[in-house]
Amino acid sequence: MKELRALLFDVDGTLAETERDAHRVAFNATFAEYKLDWNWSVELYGELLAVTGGKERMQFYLDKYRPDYQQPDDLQDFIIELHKNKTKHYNNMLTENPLILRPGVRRLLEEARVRGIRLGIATTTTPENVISLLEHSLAPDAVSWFEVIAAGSMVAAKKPAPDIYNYAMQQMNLQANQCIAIEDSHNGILSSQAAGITTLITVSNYTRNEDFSGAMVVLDNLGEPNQPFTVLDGDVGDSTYVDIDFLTSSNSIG
Ligand code: XBP
Ligand code: MG
Repeated sequence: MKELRALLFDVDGTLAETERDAHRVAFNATFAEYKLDWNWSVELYGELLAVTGGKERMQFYLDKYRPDYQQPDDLQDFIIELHKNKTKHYNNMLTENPLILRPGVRRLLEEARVRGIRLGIATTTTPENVISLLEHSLAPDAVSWFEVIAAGSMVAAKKPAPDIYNYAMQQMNLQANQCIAIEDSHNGILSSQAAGITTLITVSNYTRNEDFSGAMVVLDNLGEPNQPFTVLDGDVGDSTYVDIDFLTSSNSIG
């Protein structure tokens, strides 16, 4: 077993519950602004999350649910324009009404910093979305807490492909067996595991029933000293919240 050197965090669903009440709402605001009769309900959005990446998700929606839509010749350009507008709405929302981080996230990040465990981000979302979330929900200087923010189109293939995790490790000069990934989704763990990284899952409101085969442990959240996690799968011994000792002692790194 190698020594734990770094934690690599997913963003959406892992740091905060961003999907249902932020990303989805931002997509719908864009559709309304462009007078499109597209409206993504909470339930439909859960199905659309099968595809990572906002542009890819819009294309998937048209392909699967809107064969009636008269596609413009320049559909790809139109999707790019819509997505830029959606990103603007999303960032405005996160600035005006910052989201609350999920239980244990701030505590674990702060402990990692104190103990010299390096931090990175590996996400499918757009880089500026990550920056807004970190600055407004974690700390004004929180971007500097992370050595790399590997995000969005920095790699050719989004999750479930391993590319974004491989990119983050390459930037940090780390091997997979020196890292633990924190994820919330099936596509996320497919990506981190394909990159060879031991993965801890905290399920989010859309992902509770997904397949997390091979996870180090599946929890409802990271827990706090006064707010224990619930174990959904795996062995946690006597622990009631995730801290660095928990991560290093659970003979998890391979
Ligand atoms: C989440 C995603 C993203 C967001 C929307 O990825 O799949 O597409 O839903 O963001 P992760 P964009 O959990 O890996 O962070 O519209 O910027 O793609
Ligand atoms: Mg996620």
